Amino acid sequence: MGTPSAPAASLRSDDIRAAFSQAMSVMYRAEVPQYGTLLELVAEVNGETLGADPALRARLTASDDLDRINVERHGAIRVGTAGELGFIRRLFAVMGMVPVGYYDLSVAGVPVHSTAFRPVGETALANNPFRVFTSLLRLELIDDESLRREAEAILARRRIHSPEVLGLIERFELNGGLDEDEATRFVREAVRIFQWHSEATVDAETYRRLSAAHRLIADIVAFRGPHINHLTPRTLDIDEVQRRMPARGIAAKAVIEGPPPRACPILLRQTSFKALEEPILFGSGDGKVAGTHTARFGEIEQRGLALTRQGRALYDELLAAARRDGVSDDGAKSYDERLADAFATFPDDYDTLRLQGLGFFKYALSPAVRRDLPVDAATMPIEDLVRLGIVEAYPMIYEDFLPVSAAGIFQSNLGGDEQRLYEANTARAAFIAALGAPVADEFEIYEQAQQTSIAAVRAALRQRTPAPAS
Ligand code: OOG
Ligand code: NI
Repeated sequence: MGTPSAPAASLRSDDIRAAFSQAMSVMYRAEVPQYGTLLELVAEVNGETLGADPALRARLTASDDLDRINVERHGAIRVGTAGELGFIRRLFAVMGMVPVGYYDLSVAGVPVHSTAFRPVGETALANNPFRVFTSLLRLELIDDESLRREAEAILARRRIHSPEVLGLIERFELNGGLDEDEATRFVREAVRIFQWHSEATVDAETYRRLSAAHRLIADIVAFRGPHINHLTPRTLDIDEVQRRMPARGIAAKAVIEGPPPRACPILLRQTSFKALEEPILFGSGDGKVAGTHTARFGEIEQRGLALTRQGRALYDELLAAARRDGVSDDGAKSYDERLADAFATFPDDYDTLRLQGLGFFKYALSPAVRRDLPVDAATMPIEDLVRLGIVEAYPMIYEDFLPVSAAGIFQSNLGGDEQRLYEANTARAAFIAALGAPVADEFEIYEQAQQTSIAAVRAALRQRTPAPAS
C-alpha cells in the first residue's frame, strides 16, 4: 500500500471535534431546553469567579486552560452491542478521541462497562477537550434467558449509523484526513447518530419487561440509536451553580459527587438535574400507544488537579470512609459534613500535594527567570528549580471520570434506588475485544505529560547555561 496522504485542504481532527462538540450542544439545547439554562448559569458563575479571583485567572491563563473553559463539556452515550462499540471507536478516532480508562459499573449495580473517548495530546486538549463517556450494555447480566435473547435480537436488527458516515470514516482511515466538505458532512451525520427518537422500536409490553430487568436496558434496547443522554459544561464553582439552580427552575440532585469543596480542587466534582419524563410512542403502524421515558438530563462538573496513583489511592480510601454509612443526610452528620471530615487529612495546598507526590504538575520556566542561572541549572532536581523560582509548577487538570461518581450520576437519573446486585467479575477483556483496541492508562498519560514538560524545561535551561567544561 502506498503512503496515505491527507486531502489538500485537510481539516485537523481538533477542528472536526470542536465542530462536532458545538453541533451536539446546539442539538441538545433544542432537545432539552433546561440544558441551555444550565449553560447560561455556568457562564454567569464562571465570569463572576474569574472576576473575583485574579490568581485563578492567571493560573488558568498560564496553563492554557482559560480559552477552553467556555467551550468545554462532556457527553455520555450508551451502546448495545460489541459491533456498535467498535464502530463508535472508529467514529471518534476521526475527531482525535481515543478510549482512555475502563470503568466497571456492574459493581455499583449498573449493568454496563465504560470508557471515555477523549483527546490525549497537550495541544489537542488545549484546543478542545470534548470527551464522551461511553457505556456498553452487558446483556449477559440479564438473568431471564428469554428476555436476554429477545434484547439481543432487537439490537441485532438495528443499525445506528448511515452508510454515508461509514464511508467518510473509511476515507479518513485511508487518507488520514477529511477535506472541508467531507468534514461538514461527517459532523452532520455523526450528530444524527446521537439524536433523540421519540418512537420506541418495541411495543409497550416489551418495553415494560426490558425496563423491569433494569431501566437502563430499556433505554439502550428500545430505541433506534444511542441518544446522547446528557451534556456537561465545566464550571469553576460548582457549589455556586448548585445554589443558583432552584431559582432557575432546575431541580438538582441532592449530593455533589466526588471530593468535598477545597482550596485546591482535585479530580472531579459533579452534579446533575433530574432526568425529564418525555412522551414517546410504542409499537408500530396503527397500533401506536403513548407512554413516557425518562433518560435525558443535564449535568455540571468542576475539574481540579489530576492525582497520581498514590493520590488516587488516598482519595479512594477517604471517599470510602465518608460513604461507609451511605450518602443520605440522616444520622448525626450530613453527608457533606462526613465527606469534609474524611478529607481533612488530604493536603490542600499545591506545594504539599506536589512534594508528597499526590498530584501531577506541568513545569515551565518562570516568566521572571533571570539571566544569571546556576551553571548546573539544567541538571538540578526539578524541586530545587521550583524552590529557587527558576521553574514554576502548574497543576494538571484531571481529564477523566470517576467510577463511584459515575455510578451516582447513573442512579440519580434512573429514579429511586434502581440497583441490582451483579457479580463483581471483571469483563475488561471482553470490553477491549468489542472496542477493537486497548484502552489507554490515564496515569501513564499524565505521567508522560509531566515528564515531557520537565524535559522541555531542562532543554531550555541547557540553552541558557554555558556547557560545563570537559
Ligand atoms: C453516564 C454516567 C457517567 C459521568 O459524568 O460520570 C457520566 C451515563 O449516564 O450514561 O457521565
Ligand atoms: Ni457525565
